[in-house]
Parts: sequence; structure tokens; C-alpha cells
Amino acid sequence: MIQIALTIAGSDSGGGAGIQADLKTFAFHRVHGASALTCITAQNTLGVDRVQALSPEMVAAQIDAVVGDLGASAVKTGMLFNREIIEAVTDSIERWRLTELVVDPVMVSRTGARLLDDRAIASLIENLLPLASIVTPNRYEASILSGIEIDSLETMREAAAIIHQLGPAAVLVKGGGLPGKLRGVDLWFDGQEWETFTTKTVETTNTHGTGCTLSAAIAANLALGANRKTAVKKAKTYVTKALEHALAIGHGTGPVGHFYPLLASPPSS
Ligand code: PXL
Repeated sequence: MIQIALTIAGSDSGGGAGIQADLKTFAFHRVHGASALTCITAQNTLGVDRVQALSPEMVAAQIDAVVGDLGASAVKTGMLFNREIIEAVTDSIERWRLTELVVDPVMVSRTGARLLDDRAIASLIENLLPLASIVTPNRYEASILSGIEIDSLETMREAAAIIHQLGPAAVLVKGGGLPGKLRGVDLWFDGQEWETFTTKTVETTNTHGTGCTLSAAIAANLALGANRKTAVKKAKTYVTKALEHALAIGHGTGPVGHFYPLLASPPSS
């Protein structure tokens, strides 16, 4: 039976991050992807030109339409943009009792565009994090959520412990961007077990969509029935492969190669 995963996230018109990355990632995993759009970005590999949010009612209506008919074995959230949308999403997740929830606490784009306003951070912490099965902050987001400056494995640990106290079942602090050996190290804490996941670092500048792709791949693996830690391990392997096959397109930071196995075999007619 085909599984269904739902992404609640923003659109990246350039196709590298956001909803577009999530749906391609779900398809790679042979999971049917459904989406509830939170906002539209005018965006390419060079950056975000413009953002327009949808109304919280429209976000909730999409979730209701999808879950009321198709159900969802796992859900991920990405760019939520403002407090009203976070409140609508939280309410829908509670109402539909969606339990396998991956929260990617997207805050700023690589080029510095704000993807979550300041008022929204408190709501994310208060309302959404306690519902999460796994929250996947990068170093920058983990600093904001924990109040700890992160520059080492030790400070990653401190931040993970604080974020876990905020209520998610598990925390994955991503070390991407840390200097030297820690660059490919992500730290897992579920309240009992600590684990570091290390993958080889891939030398590419085409990394757009990496975070979205990881959280979507975790959700896809959860939808397929993997336990949480295994879902993270498998998702990391997929992202590494997608980075190895990143696409050198556009004039800026190209996207990871979400559908890399298809690149090797042209479509048959
Ligand atoms: O990578 C974070 C992210 C999430 N969602 C959307 C984005 C981005 C980064 O640019 O555009 C829609």
C-alpha cells in the first residue's frame, strides 16, 4: 500500500528548496506527496526576491482537504513565515491527531532572506515544538531556539538538551557550517540516547535545498515505517547522494540532485 506524506511549507519558484524539494524527495522514496502551501517565494539560485504569505485559513483548509481524504502517515513543516500560520498549523495538527511530525524550524534563507518573522519564533517554541517527533535545527536555528552560541560539539550538546526540554520527542542539531571536522556531524538526542551521525562531506557549492530535503526524507522514511533514528540515518545517506549529484544550474547556488537515480537513465519513449 502506498504511504502518504504531507509537507506544510513554502514554494521555491526555483525548484530547489521548499515544497518542490519536498515533493521530489517524497517521490524518490515512493511515497505519495501531498502539500499545504504556506507562502509563495519569487526565488532562484541567486536568492529570494519576494515573499507572499497565504492566509492562515487557506493553510488550514489545505491540511483539512488532504488529511480528511487521504490521511497522512507522516508530516513535515518547513517555512511557516508568521505567527498566524504557525497557530493554524498547530491547531490542524492537534485536531487531526497527526503524530509523526518533523519540524524543520526554517528561519532565514542562505542569502539572508527572512523566512520566519520574530513574533513567530515564540509561537514556534510554544505551540509547534511540543508536537514534534523530530525537530531539525541547523546551527543557527539551534542557537536561536536554545540561547546558546554553537561553535563545538559540546555547545551543540548543550543546545540539543535545552531544545529537547521544549517538548519535541527528539532533536537533530545539524552541524553543517561548523569548522573543520564537525562540518558533516549531526547530533541526535531523544531524552535518553545521544548519537552523532557523521557523513562524508561533499565538495560542492550547489547545496540549495539541503535542509528541506533532509527533513522531507526523514518524513518519507517515517511514513514508510522506519523508527525515528533509522529514518534520520537513511535520510542523511540520501542527502549525501543528492549532494554528490547536485545540479550546476542557474547563476548562484544550484539545488541538490533530488532525483539523481533518474539522471543516469534517460526516459524511455
Ligand atoms: O531552506 C529553507 C527554505 C525553506 N523553504 C523555502 C525556501 C527556503 C530557502 O530558501 O525558499 C520556500
